[in-house]
Amino acid sequence: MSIDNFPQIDKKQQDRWEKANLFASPRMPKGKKFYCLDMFPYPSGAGLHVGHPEGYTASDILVRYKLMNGYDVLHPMGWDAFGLPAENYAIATGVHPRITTHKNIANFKRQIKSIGLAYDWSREIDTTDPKYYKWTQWIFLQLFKKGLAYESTVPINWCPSCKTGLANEEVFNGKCERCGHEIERKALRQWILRITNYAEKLLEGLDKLDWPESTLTMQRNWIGKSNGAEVKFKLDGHDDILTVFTTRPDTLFGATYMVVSPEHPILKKIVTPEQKAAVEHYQAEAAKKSDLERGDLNKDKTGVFTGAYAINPVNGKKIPVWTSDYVLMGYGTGAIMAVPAHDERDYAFAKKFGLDIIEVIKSEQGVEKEAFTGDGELVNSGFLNGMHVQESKAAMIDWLTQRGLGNAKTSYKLRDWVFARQRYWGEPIPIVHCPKCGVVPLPEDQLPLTLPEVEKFEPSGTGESPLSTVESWVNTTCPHCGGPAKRETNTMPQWAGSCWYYLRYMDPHNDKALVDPEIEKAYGPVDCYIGGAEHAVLHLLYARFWHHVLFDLGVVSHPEPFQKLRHQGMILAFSYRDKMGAYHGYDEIDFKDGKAFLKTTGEELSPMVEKMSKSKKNVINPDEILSQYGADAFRMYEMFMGPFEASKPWDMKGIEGISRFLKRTAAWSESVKLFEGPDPKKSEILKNKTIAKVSEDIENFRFNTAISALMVLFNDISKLPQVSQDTFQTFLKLLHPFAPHLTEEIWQQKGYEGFVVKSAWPKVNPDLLQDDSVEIGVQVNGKVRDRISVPANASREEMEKLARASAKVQRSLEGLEIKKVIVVPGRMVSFVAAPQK
Ligand code: ANZ
Ligand code: ZN
Ligand code: ZN
Repeated sequence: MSIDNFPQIDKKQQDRWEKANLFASPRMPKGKKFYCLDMFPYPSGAGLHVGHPEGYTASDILVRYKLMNGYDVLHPMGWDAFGLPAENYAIATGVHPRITTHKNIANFKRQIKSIGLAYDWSREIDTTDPKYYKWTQWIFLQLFKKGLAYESTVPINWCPSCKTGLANEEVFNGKCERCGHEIERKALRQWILRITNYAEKLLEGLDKLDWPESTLTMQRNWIGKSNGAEVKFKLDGHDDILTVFTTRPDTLFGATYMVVSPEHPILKKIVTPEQKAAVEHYQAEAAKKSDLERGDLNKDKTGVFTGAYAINPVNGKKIPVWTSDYVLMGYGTGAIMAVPAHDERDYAFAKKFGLDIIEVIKSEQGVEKEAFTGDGELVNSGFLNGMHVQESKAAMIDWLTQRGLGNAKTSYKLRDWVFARQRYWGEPIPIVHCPKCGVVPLPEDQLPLTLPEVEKFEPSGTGESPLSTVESWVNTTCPHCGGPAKRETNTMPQWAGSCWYYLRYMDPHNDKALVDPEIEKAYGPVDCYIGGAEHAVLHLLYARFWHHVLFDLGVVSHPEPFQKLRHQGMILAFSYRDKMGAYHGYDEIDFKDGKAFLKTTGEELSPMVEKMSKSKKNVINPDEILSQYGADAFRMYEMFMGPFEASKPWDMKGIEGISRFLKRTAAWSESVKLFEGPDPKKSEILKNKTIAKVSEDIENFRFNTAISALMVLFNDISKLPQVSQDTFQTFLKLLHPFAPHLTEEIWQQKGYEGFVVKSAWPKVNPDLLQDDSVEIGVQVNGKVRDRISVPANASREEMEKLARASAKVQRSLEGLEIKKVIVVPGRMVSFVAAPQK
């Protein structure tokens, strides 16, 4: 059979792999293990996006490379299948989310399989399968028993469009992460996870991880650790104490007023009758704003005087207490001491409302025009005068501590995780509310608590989940006293299922435990995790939190879940617009000389690189690419587009180029004359260099340069009149992780044994890594006069001697006297010469 029908070869080889069950991982790894994990997809109705296979192909390359290097590999795939789209579709059409989800999973699976990825499909998981979410619920019960899940009625982020509460991590710029709607604050009874108990562990754990620096930084900032102090202020004429958190106790002498958050409970006690109306009005206005808007440095400052005064403990001065929304209730104590001379927000506020500004850190610029936030000598500060910031912080904390006026304090920005959703399509929370016993966890032997069938999927909008309408399900008996009780009707957020799925893959059919401890010990942790950077503080923080809890419970034996993490860049695409700004799809366009013309009118269209979207008519459909070019061209092009982490546009010319390379490879493999070798030294050296380069590039996610190196090798060996068996097989092996179908096909057609992926990765022969001679240029007065061959390790003297020996060089030096010789080892010799006197 001649090799030209790539889609047909894909199918044939995929069937062969499946029959041979090539990618099933052993129950227990025996030797070296490699656990390679892809972020599992949400099976959306739109099908696979070309961005999905980018990460999947990278992991597949790694996995095939590791298999060929003798590792026991775990490489699973599954479905993160709870979530709003299926539920919203159900609301609109009445089709049960389970049905939509199963349909979408089938389509995703077909598409992913058609790319030929080396997954162990016997380990497939689906977060909406009761056999799976039984263990999600089990983990919730452990969190509850450890006091890490609690109920509270708190103002939370509420999306009026999605009709559900959201976690802080799901709110961007005050808008809903899913639908873009403005977030409101709404007080709702909630299940909340005490992730803040793990703030320090989650922070410290980051130091040991091989993760992108930007993602580590995002997690560190999100956890937001600040070292500082709490300071207690007496309120003039009240018994109450107002405690503030400050990172700058050194500036206490410069505190000229105080600010409490509009939500601070002390407000209603201290506000004077004259100020009451103004303060209440201000509170109502602040309730409408998101934390992010309120914290914005550049925002015009607003605020109201409460009428009350506090006493600065360090100098007994009476200072006014204000309320302003730039102080957030959720951080520190919800109250601050304001030091306008040295804090930008306090400065803007003081200027606006004419409050005192007292300089306490000396600086050249002074504080006439703006706050000074740098280091300097303390002034106007009693016993601190003459010290510098660091030293005076410690001195002030000592002074306060000795007098019971304050103490050292560490604060974290991290907030507890609002874990309840008022929706249908999620894991039911395994809790019963009993009028006598209160909140009662479901006994573990009653898990899974399955989702009941409902008639309507519509959330009530009052903050109650659709589950609350299913009376037969809601009404139950209390597991504790046996009396009538009601089930919790909130469900878990979509993040729950993805918090621990990587553990389930290790032991997916275990019905006694979420994972067998021995297996977990052997397969864990994930050696390489690949997925999008958009999960930096959501999934990647939540999963670490659950993992740390499971570690403390002894369920897992490794402290961190994901040792190495890499993010793929976004795949963009060219979009084309006409003069009127309307988008046109590729099928409406003629491409000529690198330009785009509208078929109907001939108008030239202007290209732009944008995110793929239906509205821009620039969505690339993987199915079409696969049926036209085959899986290998698709995979290889995605890896060749540019650096793995970079955003880059899909370009049809690019895939054409890769496709041509694969066709040339196929044709050459049919005509090549093989012999027992060896090949010419030059080719042997190139082969060895390529083995080293491709291996190193794969390990370091430089797939694009690995492919270039393979092309260079191909160009060399495909020109030889005959090629050694070893070089031929080596080339197939090196190419295999990138183009598994074609390489297996050629392997089979040549009658080689078994599969490429079961063969051993080629070894570098270190004696054949160095070219023994290199070509160098010889210049005379800046002009290249000859190119000569010198030993690769030639000394400067040797190079100069050989250069002088060149006949061409001697001719150009006739009548000249050499004034200077410049030798660049391995590259060139340059003579500077002047006429002889
Ligand atoms: C006095 C002071 C003087 C401050 C100075 C800063 C500079 P980070 O680093 O983010 O932890 N702060 C404390 N609680 C706050 C709240 N709930 N809402 C808004 N601001 C709050 O910032 C800590 C600083 O932010 C604290 O130190 C406090 O202002 C303010 F020259 O206290 B500082
Ligand atoms: Zn929304
Ligand atoms: Zn009870």
